[in-house]
Amino acid sequence: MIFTGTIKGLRTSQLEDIGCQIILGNTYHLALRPTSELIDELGGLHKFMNWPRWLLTDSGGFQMVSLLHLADITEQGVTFQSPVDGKPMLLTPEESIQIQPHGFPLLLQNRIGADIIMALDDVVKTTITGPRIEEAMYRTLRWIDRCIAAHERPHDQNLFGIVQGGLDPVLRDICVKGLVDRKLPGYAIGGLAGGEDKDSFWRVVAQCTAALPVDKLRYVMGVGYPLDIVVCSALGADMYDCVYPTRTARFGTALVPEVFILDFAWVLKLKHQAMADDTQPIDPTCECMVCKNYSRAYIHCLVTKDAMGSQLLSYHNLFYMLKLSRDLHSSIVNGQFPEYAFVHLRNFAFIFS
Ligand code: PRF
Ligand code: ZN
Repeated sequence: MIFTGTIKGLRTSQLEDIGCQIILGNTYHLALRPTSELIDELGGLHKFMNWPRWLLTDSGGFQMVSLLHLADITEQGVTFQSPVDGKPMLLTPEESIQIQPHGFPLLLQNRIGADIIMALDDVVKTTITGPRIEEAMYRTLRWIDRCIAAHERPHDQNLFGIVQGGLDPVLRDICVKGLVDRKLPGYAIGGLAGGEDKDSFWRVVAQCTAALPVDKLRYVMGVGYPLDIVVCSALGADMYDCVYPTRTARFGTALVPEVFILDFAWVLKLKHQAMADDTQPIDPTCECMVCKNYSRAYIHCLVTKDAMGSQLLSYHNLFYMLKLSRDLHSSIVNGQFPEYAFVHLRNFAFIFS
């Protein structure tokens, strides 16, 4: 769930109501507007956005590389063209964490004040091959030391390292070992969900989770679909972030349990003409505020015409993802995860077959 100061369309009180515990923000977006200085001046991001629970900020490097075609990565950091005035700017590992005397005023996770902050990593698409993957992995390891040295708030902000290395098991192994040696409070698996096939993706997750410490959070970045969350959790991952539930809501799509709507896969498209006179809720088994109060027909009317349509769908979709996570977690705690995973994977396999 990515935000630039908000989960699009929802109030923080609604997120509290549905049991959301942590929100991800992007340093890159926040730093351009409203800026980290202003957030700091107004008491930090929790206060600024009125969110009392956990916050995580991503370092900015990945967003620059994925959003800005002109970003250029060197040993010093990431150079990019400011979307505000077009001037070239440089983001170094130090500056992604804290302010420097010469003042790069943008990307400063110590000032934004999230509970978990991410190290600056050199991100390369997994579909690229060759020496660039190796260069990016070693650079990510060198940059973690610069991030650790620059970190001014280790007492109240947890700096996570990010494993890179593409689809190469040898490079992934070197990176995991290097990061584990640094004894960080948590670890992320990066560079995935970028167009590689599922087999390769899951193989990398399995390798990394097996080698990362069991008593630290293992976070798979940019993932995922409900299926990926069940599979990656079976492989030992604990934490995820993804725009999918709210982005798909803005396209008029609701997430529904895979068992009851096989003809639409595990989603319900509210724009579909068949929804126009459907008096049922999105999911009759769902206990969320939207399903208790509104029909598919009503949401069908809204989706193309009013922002409320995507707000209601986002609310339902986040409720769905949080329930999925809670059920998955309880099944682990109760020793029933194998049965839970089996039922879900069998249903998904049926949908995809
Ligand atoms: N690195 C960072 N953020 C990310 C990723 C990464 O590799 C991904 C994976 N593609 C999503 N978000 N810093
Ligand atoms: Zn619902």
